[in-house]
Amino acid sequence: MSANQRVSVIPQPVSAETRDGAPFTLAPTARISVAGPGAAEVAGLLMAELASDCRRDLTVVHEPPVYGDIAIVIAEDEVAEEHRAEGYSLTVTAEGVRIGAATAAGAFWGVQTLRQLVPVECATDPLTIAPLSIRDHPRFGYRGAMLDVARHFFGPDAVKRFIDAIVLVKVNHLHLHLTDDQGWRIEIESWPNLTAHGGSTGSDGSPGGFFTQSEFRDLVAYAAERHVTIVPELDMPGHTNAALASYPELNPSGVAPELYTGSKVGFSTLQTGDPTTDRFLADVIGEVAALTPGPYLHIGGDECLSTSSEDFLGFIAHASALVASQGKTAVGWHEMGKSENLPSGTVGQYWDFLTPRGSSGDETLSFVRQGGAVIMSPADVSYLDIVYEDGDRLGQDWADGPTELRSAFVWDPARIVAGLGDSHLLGVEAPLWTETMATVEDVEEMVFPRLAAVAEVAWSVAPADTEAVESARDFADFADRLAALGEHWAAAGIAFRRVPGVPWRDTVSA
Ligand code: TNX
Repeated sequence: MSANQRVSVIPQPVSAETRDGAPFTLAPTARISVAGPGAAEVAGLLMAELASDCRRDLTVVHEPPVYGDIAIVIAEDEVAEEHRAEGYSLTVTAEGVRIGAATAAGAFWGVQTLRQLVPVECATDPLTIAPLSIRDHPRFGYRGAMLDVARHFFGPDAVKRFIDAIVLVKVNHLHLHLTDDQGWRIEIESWPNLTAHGGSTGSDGSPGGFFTQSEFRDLVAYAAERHVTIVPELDMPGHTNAALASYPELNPSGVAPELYTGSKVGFSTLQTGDPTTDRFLADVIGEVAALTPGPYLHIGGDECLSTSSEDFLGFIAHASALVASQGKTAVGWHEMGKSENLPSGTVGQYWDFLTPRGSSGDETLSFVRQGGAVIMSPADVSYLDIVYEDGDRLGQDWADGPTELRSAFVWDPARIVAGLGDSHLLGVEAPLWTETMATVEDVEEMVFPRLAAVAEVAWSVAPADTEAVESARDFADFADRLAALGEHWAAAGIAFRRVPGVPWRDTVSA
Protein backbone atom coordinates (compact mmCIF):
# COMPACT_ATOMS: atom_id res chain seq x y z
CA MET A 1 0.00 0.00 0.00
CA SER A 2 2.81 2.44 0.73
CA ALA A 3 4.10 2.09 -2.83
CA ASN A 4 0.53 2.80 -3.96
CA GLN A 5 0.53 6.17 -2.32
CA ARG A 6 3.49 7.51 -4.21
CA VAL A 7 1.68 7.35 -7.55
CA SER A 8 -0.60 10.34 -7.63
CA VAL A 9 -3.71 9.58 -9.70
CA ILE A 10 -7.46 10.16 -9.17
CA PRO A 11 -9.36 7.86 -9.09
CA GLN A 12 -6.94 5.69 -7.14
CA PRO A 13 -5.93 2.77 -9.41
CA VAL A 14 -6.49 -0.83 -8.33
CA SER A 15 -2.74 -1.33 -8.09
CA ALA A 16 0.02 1.19 -8.64
CA GLU A 17 3.65 0.71 -7.78
CA THR A 18 6.68 2.83 -8.34
CA ARG A 19 9.73 1.03 -9.76
CA ASP A 20 13.46 1.56 -9.37
CA GLY A 21 15.51 2.90 -12.22
CA ALA A 22 15.88 5.90 -14.44
CA PRO A 23 12.81 7.91 -15.42
CA PHE A 24 11.21 8.05 -18.82
CA THR A 25 12.09 11.20 -20.73
CA LEU A 26 10.08 12.26 -23.75
CA ALA A 27 12.61 12.99 -26.50
CA PRO A 28 11.85 15.03 -29.64
CA THR A 29 12.16 11.80 -31.64
CA ALA A 30 9.49 9.97 -29.62
CA ARG A 31 6.49 8.56 -31.46
CA ILE A 32 3.20 7.01 -30.45
CA SER A 33 3.28 3.39 -31.59
CA VAL A 34 -0.15 1.79 -32.00
CA ALA A 35 -1.39 -1.76 -32.45
CA GLY A 36 -4.90 -3.18 -32.35
CA PRO A 37 -8.43 -1.97 -33.11
CA GLY A 38 -9.13 1.59 -31.98
CA ALA A 39 -5.57 2.28 -30.80
CA ALA A 40 -4.94 4.91 -33.48
CA GLU A 41 -8.01 6.95 -32.44
CA VAL A 42 -6.96 6.90 -28.78
CA ALA A 43 -3.42 7.85 -29.84
CA GLY A 44 -4.82 10.75 -31.84
CA LEU A 45 -6.43 12.19 -28.71
CA LEU A 46 -3.19 11.75 -26.73
CA MET A 47 -1.25 13.38 -29.55
CA ALA A 48 -3.60 16.40 -29.47
CA GLU A 49 -3.18 16.72 -25.68
CA LEU A 50 0.60 16.58 -25.88
CA ALA A 51 0.52 19.18 -28.65
CA SER A 52 -1.75 21.61 -26.80
CA ASP A 53 -0.53 21.10 -23.21
CA CYS A 54 3.15 20.37 -23.78
CA ARG A 55 3.81 21.75 -27.28
CA ARG A 56 5.24 18.38 -28.34
CA ASP A 57 4.65 17.15 -31.85
CA LEU A 58 4.41 13.37 -31.91
CA THR A 59 3.50 11.23 -34.86
CA VAL A 60 1.37 8.11 -34.64
CA VAL A 61 2.98 5.05 -36.24
CA HIS A 62 1.60 1.58 -36.90
CA GLU A 63 4.95 0.00 -36.04
CA PRO A 64 6.37 -1.74 -32.99
CA PRO A 65 7.78 0.71 -30.44
CA VAL A 66 11.45 1.57 -30.27
CA TYR A 67 13.39 3.06 -27.34
CA GLY A 68 11.67 6.19 -26.05
CA ASP A 69 8.26 5.66 -27.68
CA ILE A 70 4.81 5.68 -26.13
CA ALA A 71 3.05 2.44 -27.09
CA ILE A 72 -0.71 1.82 -27.09
CA VAL A 73 -1.53 -1.84 -27.54
CA ILE A 74 -5.10 -3.11 -27.76
CA ALA A 75 -5.48 -6.89 -27.63
CA GLU A 76 -7.76 -9.22 -25.66
CA ASP A 77 -5.08 -10.82 -23.55
CA GLU A 78 -3.74 -7.49 -22.31
CA VAL A 79 -6.37 -7.53 -19.53
CA ALA A 80 -7.84 -10.30 -17.38
CA GLU A 81 -11.13 -11.49 -18.79
CA GLU A 82 -13.43 -10.04 -16.14
CA HIS A 83 -11.99 -6.53 -16.53
CA ARG A 84 -11.77 -6.29 -20.30
CA ALA A 85 -14.50 -3.71 -20.84
CA GLU A 86 -12.53 -0.82 -19.36
CA GLY A 87 -9.38 -2.20 -17.71
CA TYR A 88 -5.87 -1.17 -18.70
CA SER A 89 -2.25 -1.46 -17.68
CA LEU A 90 0.32 1.32 -17.76
CA THR A 91 4.03 0.82 -17.39
CA VAL A 92 6.67 3.51 -17.44
CA THR A 93 10.39 2.74 -17.71
CA ALA A 94 13.35 4.59 -19.18
CA GLU A 95 12.74 2.60 -22.35
CA GLY A 96 9.25 3.86 -22.91
CA VAL A 97 5.63 4.15 -21.86
CA ARG A 98 3.25 1.29 -22.61
CA ILE A 99 -0.53 1.25 -22.26
CA GLY A 100 -2.17 -2.14 -22.70
CA ALA A 101 -5.93 -2.69 -22.90
CA ALA A 102 -8.50 -5.04 -24.38
CA THR A 103 -10.70 -2.21 -25.68
CA ALA A 104 -10.30 1.35 -26.92
CA ALA A 105 -12.18 2.50 -23.79
CA GLY A 106 -9.62 0.82 -21.55
CA ALA A 107 -6.75 2.38 -23.51
CA PHE A 108 -8.47 5.78 -23.28
CA TRP A 109 -8.65 5.52 -19.47
CA GLY A 110 -4.99 4.53 -19.48
CA VAL A 111 -4.28 7.73 -21.39
CA GLN A 112 -6.18 9.75 -18.75
CA THR A 113 -3.96 8.22 -16.07
CA LEU A 114 -0.89 9.09 -18.14
CA ARG A 115 -2.09 12.70 -18.54
CA GLN A 116 -2.20 13.04 -14.75
CA LEU A 117 1.38 11.76 -14.53
CA VAL A 118 2.75 14.19 -17.11
CA PRO A 119 4.22 17.21 -15.30
CA VAL A 120 2.23 20.40 -15.89
CA GLU A 121 5.41 22.30 -16.76
CA CYS A 122 5.91 19.99 -19.76
CA ALA A 123 5.79 22.87 -22.24
CA THR A 124 8.93 24.46 -20.82
CA ASP A 125 10.68 21.73 -18.79
CA PRO A 126 11.77 18.21 -19.74
CA LEU A 127 8.84 15.80 -19.74
CA THR A 128 9.93 13.03 -17.40
CA ILE A 129 7.92 10.39 -15.54
CA ALA A 130 9.30 8.19 -12.76
CA PRO A 131 9.15 4.46 -13.50
CA LEU A 132 5.96 2.73 -12.38
CA SER A 133 3.53 -0.02 -13.06
CA ILE A 134 -0.27 0.29 -12.86
CA ARG A 135 -3.08 -2.23 -13.31
CA ASP A 136 -6.52 -0.78 -13.15
CA HIS A 137 -10.21 -1.31 -13.84
CA PRO A 138 -13.41 0.29 -12.53
CA ARG A 139 -15.64 -0.91 -9.73
CA PHE A 140 -18.74 0.32 -11.63
CA GLY A 141 -19.40 0.57 -15.35
CA TYR A 142 -21.60 3.65 -14.95
CA ARG A 143 -19.73 6.67 -13.64
CA GLY A 144 -21.81 9.72 -14.31
CA ALA A 145 -22.07 13.45 -14.07
CA MET A 146 -25.30 15.33 -14.74
CA LEU A 147 -25.49 18.83 -16.17
CA ASP A 148 -28.81 20.67 -15.91
CA VAL A 149 -28.99 22.70 -19.13
CA ALA A 150 -32.70 23.42 -18.56
CA ARG A 151 -32.48 25.97 -15.74
CA HIS A 152 -29.55 27.86 -17.24
CA PHE A 153 -28.69 26.85 -20.78
CA PHE A 154 -25.13 25.81 -21.56
CA GLY A 155 -24.39 25.41 -25.27
CA PRO A 156 -22.35 22.94 -27.31
CA ASP A 157 -18.95 24.51 -26.59
CA ALA A 158 -19.58 24.59 -22.85
CA VAL A 159 -20.74 20.97 -22.87
CA LYS A 160 -17.65 19.88 -24.84
CA ARG A 161 -15.45 21.68 -22.34
CA PHE A 162 -17.33 19.84 -19.57
CA ILE A 163 -16.75 16.49 -21.29
CA ASP A 164 -13.03 17.24 -21.63
CA ALA A 165 -12.85 17.92 -17.90
CA ILE A 166 -14.85 14.92 -16.65
CA VAL A 167 -12.96 12.28 -18.65
CA LEU A 168 -9.75 13.15 -16.82
CA VAL A 169 -11.28 11.46 -13.74
CA LYS A 170 -12.72 8.63 -15.87
CA VAL A 171 -16.38 9.68 -15.76
CA ASN A 172 -18.01 7.90 -18.71
CA HIS A 173 -21.68 8.99 -18.71
CA LEU A 174 -22.97 12.53 -19.16
CA HIS A 175 -26.61 12.85 -18.16
CA LEU A 176 -28.07 15.99 -19.77
CA HIS A 177 -31.17 17.28 -17.98
CA LEU A 178 -32.70 18.73 -21.15
CA THR A 179 -36.14 19.87 -20.05
CA ASP A 180 -37.67 21.43 -16.97
CA ASP A 181 -40.15 24.12 -15.93
CA GLN A 182 -37.68 26.85 -16.91
CA GLY A 183 -36.77 25.65 -20.40
CA TRP A 184 -36.93 23.03 -23.16
CA ARG A 185 -33.46 22.62 -24.68
CA ILE A 186 -33.66 20.00 -27.41
CA GLU A 187 -35.17 20.68 -30.83
CA ILE A 188 -38.18 18.46 -31.58
CA GLU A 189 -38.98 18.78 -35.27
CA SER A 190 -42.62 17.76 -34.93
CA TRP A 191 -43.23 20.21 -32.03
CA PRO A 192 -41.07 23.25 -32.94
CA ASN A 193 -42.59 25.61 -30.40
CA LEU A 194 -41.04 23.59 -27.55
CA THR A 195 -37.74 25.30 -28.28
CA ALA A 196 -38.94 28.40 -30.19
CA HIS A 197 -41.00 29.50 -27.17
CA GLY A 198 -40.17 27.01 -24.41
CA GLY A 199 -36.44 27.46 -24.91
CA SER A 200 -36.48 31.24 -25.07
CA THR A 201 -35.64 31.93 -21.44
CA GLY A 202 -34.37 30.26 -18.26
CA SER A 203 -33.81 30.70 -14.53
CA ASP A 204 -33.78 34.34 -13.43
CA GLY A 205 -34.84 35.42 -16.91
CA SER A 206 -31.56 34.24 -18.44
CA PRO A 207 -31.40 34.22 -22.26
CA GLY A 208 -32.21 30.52 -22.76
CA GLY A 209 -31.23 28.60 -25.85
CA PHE A 210 -31.42 25.04 -27.12
CA PHE A 211 -29.55 22.36 -29.06
CA THR A 212 -30.60 21.87 -32.66
CA GLN A 213 -30.79 18.20 -33.57
CA SER A 214 -27.60 18.50 -35.58
CA GLU A 215 -25.77 20.18 -32.68
CA PHE A 216 -26.99 17.41 -30.41
CA ARG A 217 -25.79 14.71 -32.82
CA ASP A 218 -22.40 16.39 -32.98
CA LEU A 219 -22.24 16.47 -29.18
CA VAL A 220 -23.12 12.79 -28.93
CA ALA A 221 -20.33 12.00 -31.42
CA TYR A 222 -17.82 14.20 -29.57
CA ALA A 223 -18.68 12.39 -26.35
CA ALA A 224 -18.49 8.96 -27.97
CA GLU A 225 -14.98 9.62 -29.30
CA ARG A 226 -14.05 10.18 -25.65
CA HIS A 227 -15.87 7.05 -24.49
CA VAL A 228 -18.65 9.05 -22.86
CA THR A 229 -22.28 8.03 -23.33
CA ILE A 230 -24.83 10.85 -23.36
CA VAL A 231 -27.95 10.09 -21.30
CA PRO A 232 -30.69 12.52 -22.41
CA GLU A 233 -33.41 13.34 -19.89
CA LEU A 234 -36.90 14.55 -20.73
CA ASP A 235 -38.28 15.25 -17.26
CA MET A 236 -41.98 14.37 -16.98
CA PRO A 237 -44.86 14.42 -16.05
CA GLY A 238 -43.82 17.16 -13.57
CA HIS A 239 -41.16 19.77 -14.33
CA THR A 240 -42.96 20.50 -17.61
CA ASN A 241 -44.02 24.15 -17.49
CA ALA A 242 -41.88 25.04 -20.53
CA ALA A 243 -43.74 22.44 -22.65
CA LEU A 244 -47.13 23.45 -21.25
CA ALA A 245 -46.34 27.10 -22.01
CA SER A 246 -45.43 26.23 -25.60
CA TYR A 247 -48.59 24.32 -26.52
CA PRO A 248 -51.98 25.37 -25.05
CA GLU A 249 -53.49 22.06 -26.16
CA LEU A 250 -51.35 20.17 -23.62
CA ASN A 251 -53.25 21.94 -20.81
CA PRO A 252 -56.64 20.74 -19.55
CA SER A 253 -57.89 24.35 -19.69
CA GLY A 254 -56.59 24.82 -23.23
CA VAL A 255 -54.76 27.89 -21.95
CA ALA A 256 -50.96 27.98 -21.87
CA PRO A 257 -49.29 29.19 -18.66
CA GLU A 258 -46.61 31.89 -18.73
CA LEU A 259 -42.97 30.88 -19.05
CA TYR A 260 -41.40 30.34 -15.62
CA THR A 261 -38.05 31.74 -14.44
CA GLY A 262 -38.17 31.02 -10.68
CA SER A 263 -36.83 28.10 -8.63
CA LYS A 264 -39.93 26.36 -7.29
CA VAL A 265 -40.52 22.70 -8.11
CA GLY A 266 -43.61 20.49 -8.25
CA PHE A 267 -46.26 22.85 -9.69
CA SER A 268 -46.59 21.58 -13.28
CA THR A 269 -47.85 18.33 -14.77
CA LEU A 270 -48.67 16.74 -18.06
CA GLN A 271 -52.03 14.94 -18.30
CA THR A 272 -52.44 11.19 -18.23
CA GLY A 273 -54.53 9.54 -20.92
CA ASP A 274 -55.09 12.70 -22.98
CA PRO A 275 -54.80 12.01 -26.75
CA THR A 276 -52.81 15.18 -27.52
CA THR A 277 -50.42 14.47 -24.66
CA ASP A 278 -50.03 10.88 -25.87
CA ARG A 279 -49.15 12.09 -29.37
CA PHE A 280 -46.68 14.55 -27.81
CA LEU A 281 -45.06 11.76 -25.79
CA ALA A 282 -44.73 9.41 -28.74
CA ASP A 283 -43.20 12.19 -30.85
CA VAL A 284 -40.69 13.57 -28.34
CA ILE A 285 -39.59 10.16 -27.08
CA GLY A 286 -39.32 8.93 -30.67
CA GLU A 287 -37.22 11.88 -31.84
CA VAL A 288 -34.89 11.85 -28.83
CA ALA A 289 -34.46 8.06 -29.07
CA ALA A 290 -33.51 8.49 -32.73
CA LEU A 291 -30.84 11.04 -31.74
CA THR A 292 -29.41 8.74 -29.09
CA PRO A 293 -27.13 5.83 -29.97
CA GLY A 294 -26.60 5.11 -26.25
CA PRO A 295 -28.81 2.60 -24.43
CA TYR A 296 -30.54 4.99 -22.00
CA LEU A 297 -33.36 7.51 -22.15
CA HIS A 298 -34.18 9.21 -18.85
CA ILE A 299 -37.78 10.27 -18.32
CA GLY A 300 -37.49 11.96 -14.93
CA GLY A 301 -40.56 11.21 -12.81
CA ASP A 302 -39.32 13.26 -9.83
CA GLU A 303 -41.24 15.65 -7.59
CA CYS A 304 -44.64 15.24 -9.25
CA LEU A 305 -46.43 17.15 -6.52
CA SER A 306 -49.29 18.22 -8.81
CA THR A 307 -50.04 14.81 -10.31
CA SER A 308 -52.49 12.47 -8.53
CA SER A 309 -50.92 9.15 -7.65
CA GLU A 310 -53.28 7.32 -10.01
CA ASP A 311 -52.34 9.64 -12.87
CA PHE A 312 -48.65 9.35 -11.99
CA LEU A 313 -48.76 5.55 -12.18
CA GLY A 314 -50.64 5.60 -15.47
CA PHE A 315 -48.31 8.17 -16.94
CA ILE A 316 -45.12 6.35 -15.94
CA ALA A 317 -46.38 2.98 -17.26
CA HIS A 318 -47.23 4.62 -20.58
CA ALA A 319 -44.07 6.74 -21.00
CA SER A 320 -41.67 3.98 -19.93
CA ALA A 321 -43.35 1.56 -22.37
CA LEU A 322 -42.83 4.11 -25.16
CA VAL A 323 -39.12 4.27 -24.30
CA ALA A 324 -38.88 0.48 -24.36
CA SER A 325 -40.71 0.36 -27.69
CA GLN A 326 -37.91 2.54 -29.11
CA GLY A 327 -35.36 -0.07 -28.01
CA LYS A 328 -34.04 2.08 -25.16
CA THR A 329 -33.70 1.35 -21.47
CA ALA A 330 -35.79 3.80 -19.48
CA VAL A 331 -34.13 5.56 -16.55
CA GLY A 332 -36.09 7.44 -13.89
CA TRP A 333 -35.62 9.13 -10.53
CA HIS A 334 -36.46 6.80 -7.67
CA GLU A 335 -40.10 7.94 -7.38
CA MET A 336 -40.71 6.06 -10.61
CA GLY A 337 -40.27 2.86 -8.58
CA LYS A 338 -43.79 3.48 -7.22
CA SER A 339 -44.89 1.89 -10.48
CA GLU A 340 -45.09 -1.89 -10.61
CA ASN A 341 -45.45 -1.67 -14.38
CA LEU A 342 -41.97 -0.74 -15.49
CA PRO A 343 -40.48 -2.42 -18.55
CA SER A 344 -38.03 -5.06 -17.35
CA GLY A 345 -34.58 -3.58 -16.93
CA THR A 346 -35.70 -0.01 -16.17
CA VAL A 347 -32.99 1.80 -14.23
CA GLY A 348 -33.73 3.81 -11.09
CA GLN A 349 -31.74 6.81 -9.95
CA TYR A 350 -31.71 7.26 -6.17
CA TRP A 351 -31.54 10.88 -5.02
CA ASP A 352 -32.53 10.67 -1.36
CA PHE A 353 -29.99 10.92 1.47
CA LEU A 354 -27.36 8.45 2.74
CA THR A 355 -30.02 7.39 5.20
CA PRO A 356 -33.20 6.80 3.19
CA ARG A 357 -36.28 8.65 4.38
CA GLY A 358 -39.92 7.63 3.91
CA SER A 359 -40.44 5.19 1.06
CA SER A 360 -37.39 6.15 -1.04
CA GLY A 361 -35.53 2.93 -0.24
CA ASP A 362 -38.47 0.73 -1.17
CA GLU A 363 -39.13 2.70 -4.35
CA THR A 364 -35.50 2.14 -5.31
CA LEU A 365 -35.65 -1.61 -4.60
CA SER A 366 -38.68 -1.77 -6.88
CA PHE A 367 -36.42 -1.30 -9.94
CA VAL A 368 -34.38 -4.34 -8.93
CA ARG A 369 -37.54 -6.37 -8.29
CA GLN A 370 -38.55 -5.51 -11.86
CA GLY A 371 -35.29 -6.70 -13.33
CA GLY A 372 -33.47 -3.36 -13.42
CA ALA A 373 -30.50 -1.77 -11.72
CA VAL A 374 -29.82 1.41 -9.76
CA ILE A 375 -27.65 4.52 -10.10
CA MET A 376 -26.74 6.09 -6.77
CA SER A 377 -26.90 9.89 -6.46
CA PRO A 378 -27.44 10.53 -2.76
CA ALA A 379 -28.23 14.24 -2.56
CA ASP A 380 -26.43 14.92 0.72
CA VAL A 381 -23.05 13.82 -0.69
CA SER A 382 -23.18 13.67 -4.50
CA TYR A 383 -25.26 16.74 -5.40
CA LEU A 384 -22.80 19.20 -6.85
CA ASP A 385 -25.20 22.15 -6.50
CA ILE A 386 -25.28 22.01 -2.72
CA VAL A 387 -23.26 24.81 -1.09
CA TYR A 388 -19.71 24.04 0.07
CA GLU A 389 -20.06 26.44 2.98
CA ASP A 390 -22.85 28.40 4.60
CA GLY A 391 -23.36 31.73 2.89
CA ASP A 392 -21.94 30.70 -0.49
CA ARG A 393 -22.98 32.79 -3.50
CA LEU A 394 -23.72 29.66 -5.55
CA GLY A 395 -25.86 26.67 -4.72
CA GLN A 396 -28.69 25.54 -2.50
CA ASP A 397 -28.58 23.96 0.94
CA TRP A 398 -31.74 21.85 1.13
CA ALA A 399 -29.90 18.49 1.00
CA ASP A 400 -28.44 18.65 4.48
CA GLY A 401 -25.95 21.23 3.20
CA PRO A 402 -23.27 22.41 3.26
CA THR A 403 -21.52 19.50 1.51
CA GLU A 404 -17.79 19.72 2.10
CA LEU A 405 -15.32 17.90 -0.12
CA ARG A 406 -14.74 15.35 2.61
CA SER A 407 -18.45 14.39 2.68
CA ALA A 408 -18.41 13.90 -1.10
CA PHE A 409 -15.56 11.40 -0.59
CA VAL A 410 -16.31 9.33 2.54
CA TRP A 411 -19.41 7.36 1.57
CA ASP A 412 -20.17 4.11 -0.13
CA PRO A 413 -22.95 3.45 -2.66
CA ALA A 414 -23.45 -0.13 -1.48
CA ARG A 415 -24.28 0.94 2.08
CA ILE A 416 -27.28 3.18 1.50
CA VAL A 417 -30.37 1.13 0.72
CA ALA A 418 -30.50 -2.16 2.64
CA GLY A 419 -30.47 -5.01 0.14
CA LEU A 420 -28.70 -3.05 -2.61
CA GLY A 421 -25.12 -4.19 -3.07
CA ASP A 422 -22.61 -3.85 -5.90
CA SER A 423 -24.35 -6.41 -8.09
CA HIS A 424 -27.56 -4.35 -8.13
CA LEU A 425 -25.83 -1.08 -8.83
CA LEU A 426 -25.14 0.17 -12.32
CA GLY A 427 -23.01 2.86 -10.73
CA VAL A 428 -22.82 6.34 -9.31
CA GLU A 429 -23.67 9.79 -10.64
CA ALA A 430 -23.07 13.33 -9.39
CA PRO A 431 -25.77 15.77 -10.59
CA LEU A 432 -25.35 19.51 -11.03
CA TRP A 433 -28.62 21.48 -10.94
CA THR A 434 -28.13 24.98 -12.25
CA GLU A 435 -30.81 27.25 -10.79
CA THR A 436 -28.03 29.44 -9.35
CA MET A 437 -25.29 28.87 -11.93
CA ALA A 438 -25.24 31.16 -14.95
CA THR A 439 -21.70 30.79 -16.30
CA VAL A 440 -19.16 28.10 -17.11
CA GLU A 441 -17.02 29.42 -14.24
CA ASP A 442 -19.95 28.99 -11.84
CA VAL A 443 -20.40 25.42 -13.06
CA GLU A 444 -16.72 24.59 -12.69
CA GLU A 445 -16.55 26.04 -9.20
CA MET A 446 -19.35 23.72 -8.05
CA VAL A 447 -18.22 20.62 -9.95
CA PHE A 448 -14.51 20.70 -9.15
CA PRO A 449 -13.15 19.38 -6.88
CA ARG A 450 -16.19 17.46 -5.60
CA LEU A 451 -16.69 15.48 -8.82
CA ALA A 452 -13.18 14.03 -8.36
CA ALA A 453 -14.30 12.64 -4.98
CA VAL A 454 -17.46 11.06 -6.40
CA ALA A 455 -15.49 9.71 -9.39
CA GLU A 456 -13.14 7.92 -7.01
CA VAL A 457 -16.12 6.47 -5.09
CA ALA A 458 -17.41 5.15 -8.44
CA TRP A 459 -14.15 3.80 -9.88
CA SER A 460 -11.86 2.68 -7.06
CA VAL A 461 -12.14 -0.50 -4.99
CA ALA A 462 -14.68 -0.54 -2.18
CA PRO A 463 -13.31 0.49 1.21
CA ALA A 464 -12.40 -2.28 3.61
CA ASP A 465 -15.39 -3.90 5.25
CA THR A 466 -15.47 -1.90 8.45
CA GLU A 467 -18.49 -0.37 10.10
CA ALA A 468 -17.45 3.19 9.39
CA VAL A 469 -16.77 4.18 5.79
CA GLU A 470 -15.43 7.44 7.23
CA SER A 471 -12.37 5.72 8.62
CA ALA A 472 -12.00 3.26 5.73
CA ARG A 473 -11.48 5.95 3.13
CA ASP A 474 -8.20 7.83 3.43
CA PHE A 475 -9.17 11.46 2.93
CA ALA A 476 -5.69 12.81 3.68
CA ASP A 477 -4.21 10.66 0.92
CA PHE A 478 -6.99 11.75 -1.46
CA ALA A 479 -6.33 15.40 -0.62
CA ASP A 480 -2.62 14.98 -1.44
CA ARG A 481 -3.42 13.44 -4.80
CA LEU A 482 -6.03 16.16 -5.42
CA ALA A 483 -3.41 18.86 -4.98
CA ALA A 484 -1.53 17.34 -7.93
CA LEU A 485 -4.70 17.08 -10.02
CA GLY A 486 -5.43 20.71 -9.15
CA GLU A 487 -2.24 21.71 -10.96
CA HIS A 488 -3.62 20.09 -14.12
CA TRP A 489 -6.98 21.83 -13.66
CA ALA A 490 -5.22 25.16 -13.19
CA ALA A 491 -3.15 24.60 -16.32
CA ALA A 492 -6.36 23.84 -18.24
CA GLY A 493 -7.96 27.03 -16.92
CA ILE A 494 -10.66 25.18 -14.97
CA ALA A 495 -12.18 27.45 -12.33
CA PHE A 496 -12.12 24.84 -9.56
CA ARG A 497 -12.68 25.83 -5.96
CA ARG A 498 -9.65 25.77 -3.68
CA VAL A 499 -11.54 24.31 -0.74
CA PRO A 500 -9.80 24.16 2.62
CA GLY A 501 -8.17 20.90 3.71
CA VAL A 502 -6.26 20.32 0.48
CA PRO A 503 -2.57 21.25 0.12
CA TRP A 504 -3.19 23.10 -3.17
CA ARG A 505 0.03 24.21 -4.78
CA ASP A 506 0.18 27.94 -5.21
CA THR A 507 2.89 27.92 -7.87
CA VAL A 508 0.10 27.99 -10.44
CA SER A 509 -2.74 30.45 -10.67
CA ALA A 510 -6.33 29.27 -10.73
C1 TNX B 1 -34.31 18.53 -6.63
S1 TNX B 1 -33.57 15.80 -6.91
C2 TNX B 1 -34.57 18.29 -7.97
C3 TNX B 1 -34.28 19.35 -8.94
C4 TNX B 1 -33.70 20.57 -8.30
C5 TNX B 1 -32.73 20.17 -7.21
C6 TNX B 1 -32.00 21.31 -6.59
C7 TNX B 1 -34.43 15.91 -8.18
C8 TNX B 1 -34.61 14.69 -8.91
N1 TNX B 1 -34.99 17.09 -8.50
O1 TNX B 1 -35.43 19.67 -9.67
O2 TNX B 1 -33.05 21.30 -9.29
O3 TNX B 1 -33.44 19.48 -6.23
O4 TNX B 1 -31.00 20.87 -5.71
